[in-house]
Amino acid sequence: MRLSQFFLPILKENPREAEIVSHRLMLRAGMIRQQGQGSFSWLPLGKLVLDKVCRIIREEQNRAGALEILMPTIQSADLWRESGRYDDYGKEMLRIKDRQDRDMLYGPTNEEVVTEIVRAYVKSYKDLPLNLYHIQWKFRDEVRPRFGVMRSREFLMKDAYSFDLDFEGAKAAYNRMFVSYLRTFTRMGLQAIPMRADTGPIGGDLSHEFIILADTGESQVYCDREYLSLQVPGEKTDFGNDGEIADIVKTWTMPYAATDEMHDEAAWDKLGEADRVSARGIEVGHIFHFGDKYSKPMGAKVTGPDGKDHFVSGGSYGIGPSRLVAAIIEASHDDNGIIWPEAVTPFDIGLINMKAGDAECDRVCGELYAAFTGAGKDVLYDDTDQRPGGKFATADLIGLPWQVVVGPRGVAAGEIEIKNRRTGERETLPVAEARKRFGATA
Ligand code: P5A
Repeated sequence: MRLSQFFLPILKENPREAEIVSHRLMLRAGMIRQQGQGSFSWLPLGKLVLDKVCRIIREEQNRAGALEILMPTIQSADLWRESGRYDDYGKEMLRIKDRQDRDMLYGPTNEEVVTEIVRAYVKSYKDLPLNLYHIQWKFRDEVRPRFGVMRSREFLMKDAYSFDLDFEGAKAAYNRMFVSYLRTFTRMGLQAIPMRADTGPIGGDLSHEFIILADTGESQVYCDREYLSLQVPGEKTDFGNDGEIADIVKTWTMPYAATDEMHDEAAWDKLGEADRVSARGIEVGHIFHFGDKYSKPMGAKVTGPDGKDHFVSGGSYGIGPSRLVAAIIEASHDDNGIIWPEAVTPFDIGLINMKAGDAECDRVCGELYAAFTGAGKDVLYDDTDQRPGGKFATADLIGLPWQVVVGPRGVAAGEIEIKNRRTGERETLPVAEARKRFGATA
């Protein structure tokens, strides 16, 4: 992508409304545009990151056996009356009327809709286990939308819903999502700690929040330092093996970890001073087991091996991809801007032409651009006529992992410079070496 053809509305000044660094950097780097209270458009740079985050989530959901669907954003109030949540949910739910004066709502979550699907089609225990997920916009009329996409009113959620014959099955499904979440967040370069959590309006008896430690986090959390060095399960994890998955969950739930609402002072006091981590945290995922909370009132039942009817046992599993983009920035930035982890970066390489219009610089940049893209790299080529200082500042701000700098003096000597955004290390290389460095063969 040539920067001259891209849409990257960089802000020079710090936006006054942004209280935390991720909000500030997302606005300055032209990733998002606020459209209303707690509502944002995702501009090209932001959308690229959001898509990468969603891709990782999808891969790990699919690996754990969940199936992707897509449910509507506008839901019928009648379904929510069946579950009893229409009145319970309160003012966070945006209630709407259609032209026939029917009560509708913009979904804050989808337990009712997905239970309706299962009720309609799933009749036998042989059709279970089943886990359906989608990645869809939600609306919650939050009392205090703030921090940009971190707590917005309209936000993206990955929500999965599991259905099993009994508690045993449901617990295994819960465990699979638990392990899948560990892998998901690690792949994004984040260290997420599962913590016992309150179930709120979703309900149920078992729940974990996945928390990223960050000073700007909205929750107060407490955990054992041991979490910071636990090994995250690898690619070969066998999600078909309930025992193996349960063991991983055991390892990851043994040390103490709880959010403020679930904090147990007595258990906490037993930890040595040096093992205690009391910090602020960002909730990037939340999983729930709620058994028949929805299946019973809504009549979602299957015939069991005993020939009798059983209300299916369920759980739901949420991740906030839009919040995650901000959380990644909170965890990975410096004074000059964002530092993207490779797995979610909008482009792999920023190719900077220091003197666009200079025949030699243009030629070398053109060749490198073709070589890098040919090697499968996503390249943002700064071919604009901005001054070099401005180009470097933009490159640092938008945080691509590598900068490849092509200037007239270097080109005359057959050399270019590469800079690692994270370490700041610079290296001067012959052009042919630079091609090789990023996977191009010749
Ligand atoms: C689980 C999936 C649920 O709604 N029902 C379906 C369950 N859980 S949750 O904890 O309420 O939300 C899941 C995740 O969504 C993100 N999230 C938000 N992101 C941005 N702005 C918001 N206002 C917001 N509210 C929730 C969080 O990542 C949360 O863990």
